[in-house]
Parts: sequence; structure tokens; C-alpha cells
Amino acid sequence: MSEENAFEKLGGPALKWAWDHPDEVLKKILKVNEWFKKKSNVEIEENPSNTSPIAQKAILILGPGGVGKSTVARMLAGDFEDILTDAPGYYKESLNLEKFHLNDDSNIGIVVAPGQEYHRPSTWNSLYTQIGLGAYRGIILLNAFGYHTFGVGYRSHRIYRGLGKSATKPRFIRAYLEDRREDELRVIKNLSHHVQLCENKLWILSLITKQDLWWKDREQVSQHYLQSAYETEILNMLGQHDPKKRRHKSTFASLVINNFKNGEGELLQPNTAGYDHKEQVDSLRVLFETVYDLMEWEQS
Ligand SMILES: Nc1nc2c(ncn2[C@@H]2O[C@H](COP(=O)(O)OP(=O)(O)OP(=O)(O)O)[C@@H](O)[C@H]2O)c(=O)[nH]1
Ligand SMILES: [Mg+2]
Repeated sequence: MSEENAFEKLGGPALKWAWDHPDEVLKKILKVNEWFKKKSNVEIEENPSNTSPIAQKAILILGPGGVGKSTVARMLAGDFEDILTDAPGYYKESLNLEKFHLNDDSNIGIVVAPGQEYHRPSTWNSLYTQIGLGAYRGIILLNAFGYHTFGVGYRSHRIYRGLGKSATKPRFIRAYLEDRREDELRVIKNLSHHVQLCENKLWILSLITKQDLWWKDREQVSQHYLQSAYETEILNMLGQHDPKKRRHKSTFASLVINNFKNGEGELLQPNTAGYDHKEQVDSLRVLFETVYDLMEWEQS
């Protein structure tokens, strides 16, 4: 695929439009915020084992650990400007369900699941049940082409130790990224059945984060999420769906620009040379455009 084609696949015309029409994009961001506000007046009970459809007006953010779920939730809830001007960078692993709401509205709009595998058993099963019961308006499914931030030093990671005597940092990173891409696919496979059970209208947004880290491999990324394994799993999940009840969109973004580091601050890979603020802002505008499109579909 030529570089131009890869760009088209990653939202080229939409990116250009978004860059040329900042005022339009701002209006849409405000509308998305209003939309959360209007629809988010149902409380979610504290006890995550409660499986009644109490979360019916919330959006669920799901995905493996360290992919950017808490970061995007803060953005969608209205912390957009802070995130753009801030350089957060450090990783604070989520331990339990997080609930976000608009700055000016105390009701709950967004539920974020903790992603690390050891936190999933205590929270994900009840979320799955709620999805099957039709409790959510939409699911934002996060992936990062394997670039999942983790807490421990890389030499103590099970994958590094598994490499034995041949272990080096580059070998570890290669094996780690592959392993984490497998986990992304496992997440969607496990989710599939519950989405199929849901009889309500439900949208799904696949958000592939960390564009600043995989930008040089964008052709491969586009292929992976739009034309091969990931797309196959999405199609399985959607099944023979009624288009009035299901809508799926994919979008690619850099939520922050940051080197790939673990929780201990060790540098694993620098962000792609040449990926700058303009590209990031473009990607975020397209993200909001996509959320806006889902909002219109939800209301149609
Ligand atoms: N380079 C880069 N870093 C990102 C991006 N998005 C998020 N991060 C960083 O990735 C790390 C993990 O982000 P979080 O939002 O905490 O991830 P999470 O999915 O909530 O992780 P868990 O709580 O463990 O499930 C943080 O250090 C973020 O600053 C991105 O697009 N690019
Ligand atoms: Mg988190």
C-alpha cells in the first residue's frame, strides 16, 4: 500500500476536513458534551456485581490495561483542553471501575473498566452481563497495536524472563507487542457473545490509540485493524445484525504524545520522529467527528 493510500485508510479526507474547519469541530465537541449530559442522568450503583440494567444511559470503555482508557474518558468528559496542554505521561493503573461525568454535571456518563488481566475477574463479568441485558448505549473498545503500558520493570516481565538467555530489550519489545495484540483480539472475542445477546440499539467504536508510537508502521496498523484479524472479529461480533440496532466505526488517534515507557519510567521506545502536535490534533478532531456520528446514529 502506498503511503498516500495508508493515509486515506487512516482517515485522510476526514483529517483534512477536520483541519480546515476548526470551528465546526469545536461546535461538535460541545454537542458531544451536551449529549453526554442529557443522557447521563441514571446513576450506576457502586456494587459492580449488581447486574440489573442500571447503567442504561452510560457509555462503557473497555480494553486491555495501559491502552489509554482512563485518558480518553477524561477527554470525552470534557477535560479535552487540559489533556492537550498537559503532558501527563505517567501511568496510574486503574484498580477498579472508574466513573466519569461532565465537569458541570454530577451525574455519571462514562464507565471505565480496569484493563490489566489481574483486575478483570472482579469487574468484567458483571459488565458483560450488563452488556447482554442492553444496559449500555455504546462501547468504546480501545486497542493500541500492542503498545500497552505496564507497571513493572521490563526485566521482571514474564515475557522477558520467558526469553531466557537470548533476552534483550529489542527482542522483549517485539515479543511483548505481539503478545499484547493477541490480548486485544482475546478481549474482542470474549466480548462478542455478550454484544450478540444485546437486543437494544448499541454502537461500538474501535479506538486505536498511540498513533505517535506506531506511526512509522501505519500501513501495517491499518491492515491489521481494517482488513485482517481484528476486522474479522468485529464482523463476527456484529453477526447478521440489523443496521438499525448496531453501528461500528474505527478511528485512530494519539491521545498524548509520549515515549513508550513502563510504569517505572524505563524507556522502551521513543515516539515516532516527525509525528507532531498537528498530527495529534488532527487525530483527536477525527475522534470527535466519529463520536459525533455515533451520537447522530443513536438519536436517529
Ligand atoms: N504515547 C502515547 N501514550 C498514551 C496515549 N494514550 C495514553 N497514553 C499513555 O498510556 C498510559 C496508559 O494510559 P491510561 O489511560 O492510564 O490506560 P488505561 O487503559 O486506563 O490502563 P488501565 O487503567 O491499566 O486499564 C499513560 O501513561 C498515558 O499517558 C497515546 O495515544 N500515545
Ligand atoms: Mg485506567
